[in-house]
Amino acid sequence: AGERIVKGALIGCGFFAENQMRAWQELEGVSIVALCDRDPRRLAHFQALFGIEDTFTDAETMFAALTGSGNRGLDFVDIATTTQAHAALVPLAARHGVDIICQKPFAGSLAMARRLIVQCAENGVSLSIHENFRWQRAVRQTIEVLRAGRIGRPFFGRISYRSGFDVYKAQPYLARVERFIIEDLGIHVLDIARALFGEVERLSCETARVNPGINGEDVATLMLHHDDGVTAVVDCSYATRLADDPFPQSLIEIDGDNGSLRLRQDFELEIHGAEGGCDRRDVRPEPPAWSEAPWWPIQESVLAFQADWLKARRHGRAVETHGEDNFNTLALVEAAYRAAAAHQSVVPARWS
Ligand code: NAD
Ligand code: 89Y
Repeated sequence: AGERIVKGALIGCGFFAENQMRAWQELEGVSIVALCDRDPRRLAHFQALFGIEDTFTDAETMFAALTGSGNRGLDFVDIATTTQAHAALVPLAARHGVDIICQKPFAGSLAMARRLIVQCAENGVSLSIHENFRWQRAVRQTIEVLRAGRIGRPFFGRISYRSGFDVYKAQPYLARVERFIIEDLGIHVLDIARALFGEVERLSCETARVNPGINGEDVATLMLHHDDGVTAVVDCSYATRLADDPFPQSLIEIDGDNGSLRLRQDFELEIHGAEGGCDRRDVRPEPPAWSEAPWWPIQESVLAFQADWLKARRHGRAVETHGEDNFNTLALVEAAYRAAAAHQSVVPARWS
């Protein structure tokens, strides 16, 4: 009882940040006290939508105003810009002594990620990456059933994300980037692979561009060999035409030495036992009132991630996807592009 309200500022009032703001407003004990976007129209839009008075078009000015001497008005910053801004904003926030949440894909390169992680540590601030897919209810339940040992030791996995959803409409920059599906979406699926099977010893990858109107790859198929011996296939596509498009669901198959798991489309988790029985669980999302189809699994996971971040802060622990942890997910993305270019399996870098 009587716990102090944790105060945050949002930088980047774009398409996805709306979900983050809705989630902050739903959570108790946290308040977003200021907004920043270099685009005054986006700022005005968010100011009106969320009723927040304090707005800034420049992050430096915002930190100076909120964290100056005698003004301990800010505990954390939620960086929801696209990646290019991370290199300047993360050190700026770290120097002002506030904890940092930052959207994926973090930093833009492994070298930059390493530099930013070190700077946060040197300034004594926590760095959490907003990696939410492992917080989707269906994915989370799959992770928990596996971790509880229900199917014994896993030896094979497949995480499949195949859709033809028009992601370019709300996120037009995705059509322009040279690196598309692995860096934008595969990063989440690779993070799920790490959450399920641990670190990756080596991987191979093939990519394709099916949509002629974009610059990057919209199809990627990866094979991962994990430290613990699991072989996993991660396959992603935004070029797959399906009448019952599953966007944005990840479908999961895991075979273990004592059973198998199948996360089917439309949120059914099957737990197959060694003796032949099958336990079926309804793992559909329990989406927040503000969520909209087809985004509800993601929107629910934004709320779940932010709720866990808040809980972690209160208990003085790190979130699962803290900076060093996410470095290893980013390393899989980098390795995937290297493997695709070389048509060879490669060894991903790892945080040390
Ligand atoms: P967007 O372009 O709609 O929004 C970004 C906003 O940041 C813009 O309003 C821009 O003006 C502002 N901005 C950029 N640099 C700035 C700076 N230096 N200072 C202040 N404001 C600045 O982008 P988006 O589609 O909302 O995506 C943002 C990030 O969220 C991306 O990295 C994307 O990959 C990620 N994303 C994550 C998920 C998820 O499920 N985790 C889903 C969608 C997008
Ligand atoms: O940007 C992507 C993400 O992180 O989740 C889905 C998405 O919005 C489009 O691929």
